[in-house]
Amino acid sequence: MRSTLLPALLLFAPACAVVVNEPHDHANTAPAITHAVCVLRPTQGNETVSGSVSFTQLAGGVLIEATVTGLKPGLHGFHVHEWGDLDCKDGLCTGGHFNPTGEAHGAPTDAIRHLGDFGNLEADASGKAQYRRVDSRISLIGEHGIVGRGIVVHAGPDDLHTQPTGNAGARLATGVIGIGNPAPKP
Ligand SMILES: [Cu+2]
Ligand SMILES: [Zn+2]
Repeated sequence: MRSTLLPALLLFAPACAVVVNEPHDHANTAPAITHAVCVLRPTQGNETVSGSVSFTQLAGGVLIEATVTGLKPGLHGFHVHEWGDLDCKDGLCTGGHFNPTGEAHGAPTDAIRHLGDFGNLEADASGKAQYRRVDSRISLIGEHGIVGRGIVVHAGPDDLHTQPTGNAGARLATGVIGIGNPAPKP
């Protein structure tokens, strides 16, 4: 009797455990990541600069919307950099341009470009810049994902061709791209 009952109980036990655990498995119910946000922090000596960047995943790419204030009028290089590391006063610890595909520096509209190449912000006479563009090559997460990377606003214009930086000069403000709260802001 014992020799036939014990194997039957052992077979039953794992099946039971699976059923009990199923409602606690959150992996299938976690909301998709559809928004990301980056609050910019000025580097040392550039305390007038502030702003934020929002990212929304659309079917055809990522909508990038930025507002930055406290800039000198004109063009300012604007990129995703490799590291979301703000632990330095000059912004250099964000590394170089985000370039997971190993391409050359270019304009955001070029076929060959760093995925982090967003081109330039253009500040008006009051020092305010607004930027809005859909980028079809980046994503929020995954191989081309920008969440966790850094954003940099530069002192000078990105000339869109000098390798590997666009010669955009010092870093005025940096930020980390984080997972955004999808609820509307008040
Ligand atoms: Cu840059
Ligand atoms: Zn670049």
